[in-house]
Amino acid sequence: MKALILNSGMGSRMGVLTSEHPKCMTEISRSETILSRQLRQIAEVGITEVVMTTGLFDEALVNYCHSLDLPIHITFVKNPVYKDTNYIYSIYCAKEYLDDDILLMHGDLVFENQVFDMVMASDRSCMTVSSTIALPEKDFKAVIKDGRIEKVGIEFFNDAMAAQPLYKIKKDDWKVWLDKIAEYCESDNRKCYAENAFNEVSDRCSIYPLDVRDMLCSEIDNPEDLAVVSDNLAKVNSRTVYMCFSTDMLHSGHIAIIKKAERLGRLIIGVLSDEAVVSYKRFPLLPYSERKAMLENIAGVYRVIEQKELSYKENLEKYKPTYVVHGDDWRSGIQKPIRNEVVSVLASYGGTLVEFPYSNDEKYRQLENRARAELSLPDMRRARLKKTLAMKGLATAIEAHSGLTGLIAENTTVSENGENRQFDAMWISSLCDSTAKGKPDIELVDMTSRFRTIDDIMEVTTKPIIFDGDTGGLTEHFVYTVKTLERMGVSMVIIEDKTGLKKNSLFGTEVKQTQAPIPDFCEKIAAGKKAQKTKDFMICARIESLILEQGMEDALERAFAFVGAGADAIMIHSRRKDPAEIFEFVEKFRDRDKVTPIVVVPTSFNTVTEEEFKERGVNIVIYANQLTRTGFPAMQNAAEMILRHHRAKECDDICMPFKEIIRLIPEDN
Ligand code: SPV
Ligand code: MG
Repeated sequence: MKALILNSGMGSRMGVLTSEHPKCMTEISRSETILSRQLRQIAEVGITEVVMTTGLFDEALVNYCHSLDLPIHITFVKNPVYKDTNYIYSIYCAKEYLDDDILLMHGDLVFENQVFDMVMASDRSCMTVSSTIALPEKDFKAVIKDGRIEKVGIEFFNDAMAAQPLYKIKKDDWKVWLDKIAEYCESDNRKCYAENAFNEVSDRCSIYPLDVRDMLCSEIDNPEDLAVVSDNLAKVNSRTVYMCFSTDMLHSGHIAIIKKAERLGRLIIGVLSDEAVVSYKRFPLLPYSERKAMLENIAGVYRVIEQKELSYKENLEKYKPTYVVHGDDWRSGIQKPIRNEVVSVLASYGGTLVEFPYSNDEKYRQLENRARAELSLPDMRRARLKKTLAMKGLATAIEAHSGLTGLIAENTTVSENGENRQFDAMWISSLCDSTAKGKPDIELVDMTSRFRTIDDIMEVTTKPIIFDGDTGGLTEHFVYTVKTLERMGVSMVIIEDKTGLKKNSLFGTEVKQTQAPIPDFCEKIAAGKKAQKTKDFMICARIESLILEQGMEDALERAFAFVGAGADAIMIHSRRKDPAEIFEFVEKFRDRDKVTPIVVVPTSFNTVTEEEFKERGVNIVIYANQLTRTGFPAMQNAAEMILRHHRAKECDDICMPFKEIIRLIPEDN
């Protein structure tokens, strides 16, 4: 496609403004002339060939164009008789260069990017018209018939719309029009408009009206026009556009939508906080500050700000952008409520939502898979529990004891107000790991087997792992356990302050269990801390005083001693339904220690919500056995049904369909 800009006119109605240069060199803002703006817009859409007709001051015009240093090649064609002819003859003079689709514009036309984008996007020949502005007395009007332009001229008032001389003409249509222009000029008909020639061939040269309504698209004929257009242009230039990004991997799709958005105005990008990203998709590979810097360094981005929540409300109300730009994918699915809110906030102050078609890029899917793979690597995974705590204050973990339960912990999400709720971490419970193997929870399943469980889970997941280390065993053994867990990428080991034959805490005092003396347990913690290599791995001391009815004072004394020995977190356990003793412990511990994370396992005191725990100062909530406790009865029930009915049919209703089970694990997960 070639652009054809008509600049042979004298611009005499501009008065002194055109006494030294052609009209197109008139300034319309502090930094632009009509021409520099047109050429920049042409270059921005990727057109590289321009044909420009010239007349008076042609030398000044040529020099000026070169001084703009734009990536376009301009062929200048001087109309030697510019004083005595109209631009129909200028086009005729340039005709040998016009053998392509043509973007035709008068050199005194100022239009906003959106108008230009609409013209460029049209797949048929078109001319810009406006259905909202009144028919001008002296300027062009287009007569529309059967959806096409039948005539263009200043004299038509019936079935007409105001029209501006900005056209995109397909090569075949252009040939018809240009042949007629040649016929006119060769028979000395050179003082009329080029459109007079078009009007004779409009049945063979199909030009469609492109309604730009009240968008800026105006010619400048005199100083009054200049004042109005400059004013409107200033308004266009002060428009702002808002987009929100959560991505930590920029790809061509992002750049493409940023480029589209910044054509609408000054582009403000909201970068989602880390916490909001986690609540929406996965843990970000790059923290907020780095994602912000990445976007700040993209040409055309005016400003980057934080968007603290998934909701756009706060930023929209603060910055009142003219436009919000988004892919159209959010019209359905989890983001729909967010979109609805954006629509209503925009409506409250007259903003506009612009949605571009969402491209489901295969490349992006691959990048996303790579990101997930990265998140599963030991260093990335291990560090994420601490990061989650720093980010969210409270992390949740659910028990996993196999690859399959790991996938449930990894992938289960529930949408709530545009947010994707999911578990932050996984708990490898000694009870469930033992139960899955049909063994009692008495440290009988050895560490090699427990590591095997971790490995199975790690192979198919990315979330951080909290490992139930039972008593930690002998101190001399514990240091090796720490090293192995850390190397594997486990984030935290929890060891309980018991000694001898350990039994599950929920037996309480029904079975004989012995608490370790404080100094012995402190020594174990300190040895473990000394053995670890990274700063990310955490050792959590679990206090069994309430389980074994040793009282609150004992629990607190131990907690402070264990923190003193280097414990990175404290787990307080209880088997009462009433959460009172847990709350009392948390309150008293927090009186003296505001920072050490507190872990709870609310199997018995299960009425307390995560929100309440967080408010009281708890940092990790572990759902320690629910997958095992729901899976087991379901399986037992199925087995009984088959026995009872001597066949499997009756049990089908409670079974997952066979088709689903064979597809449950994708080949490349
Ligand atoms: C486990 O899940 O193995 C635990 C928590 O240690 S509890 O069963 O409540 O003791
Ligand atoms: Mg346990």
